[in-house]
Amino acid sequence: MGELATEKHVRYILSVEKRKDNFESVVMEHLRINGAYWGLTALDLLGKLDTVDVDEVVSWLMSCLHESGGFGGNVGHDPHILYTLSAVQVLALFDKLDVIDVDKVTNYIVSLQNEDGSFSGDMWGEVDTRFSYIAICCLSILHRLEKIDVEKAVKYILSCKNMDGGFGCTPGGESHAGQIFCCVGALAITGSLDLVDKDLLGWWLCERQVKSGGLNGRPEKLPDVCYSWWVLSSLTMIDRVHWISKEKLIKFIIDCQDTENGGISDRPDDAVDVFHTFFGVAGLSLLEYPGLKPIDPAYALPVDVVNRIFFTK
Ligand code: GRG
Ligand code: ZN
Repeated sequence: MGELATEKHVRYILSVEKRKDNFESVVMEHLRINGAYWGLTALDLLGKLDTVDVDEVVSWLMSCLHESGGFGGNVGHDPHILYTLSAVQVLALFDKLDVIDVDKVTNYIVSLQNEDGSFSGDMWGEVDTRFSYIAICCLSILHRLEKIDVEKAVKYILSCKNMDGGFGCTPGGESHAGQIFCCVGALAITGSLDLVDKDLLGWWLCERQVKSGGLNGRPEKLPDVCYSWWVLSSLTMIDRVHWISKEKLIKFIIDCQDTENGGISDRPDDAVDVFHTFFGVAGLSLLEYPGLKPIDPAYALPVDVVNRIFFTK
């Protein structure tokens, strides 16, 4: 089996973070804060976060902050809970959470909780279990979880649980590995994992591994490196990682590398991007691939960063 081309991936991520005029950055323009989180977290897992100019990133990040307390995806863009979590995660990576007005960001997130316990993504109101996870993860990092109605939030997430053990984006929505990560992650952070049928969900999740060793996001779909995160982090949180073949999944991820120019793609021989590079490296970290920092499956941040958030204040 080939090996992880660490140096090449570091160079690839640094080049994407810097370049502002290539195809990927144009496509990613509105997602720049998310891109920063993917790239910088991958760099940290690879042990190379110190190659980044912290002040430059933090000052750009702060220019995406709105009066409302939410962050936009880039300078001049509307605030959304999706970007607010990425911003908070990047600040946590750099141990710079003290640059934000925590109460203001908290109020923005609190304002998005609905009467039934669900969360909207922004002022326009779309509801999705992704936003429940984001609100819970973000407030937990800010030590402000008690500012929302956690009991109602958990009840709403459970109302999105299906007969197959999985979770969807709203009640009755089809089970999808991405939504399962969100629901299981939110339940893990709120200490509610006992409400999950771990064997039933574990069975659905481990069936996501296909012949090539890769994981898909739902039955009959193609494998994709990002599910090495969505599925594997969920299996880790419910203690069922041993239900898939770790070796075969490692091989699948390694086969998705561009060994010449760095970066990881969704499937072998496809074009690389920073999203799949992060999820490939994060998956390998969960698989305890040598030389990588361990990542926390619920917070999607390196374990040492999570420990610093909860054990040093
Ligand atoms: C902190 C890691 C982290 C995440 C923040 C935004 C978010 C919370 C979670 C997103 C969860 C999610 C829904 C992931 C799925 C993304 C994805 C690959 C969707 C593709 O779905 P389809 O149906 O593709 O287009 P398939 O693979 O089913 O063919
Ligand atoms: Zn993908």
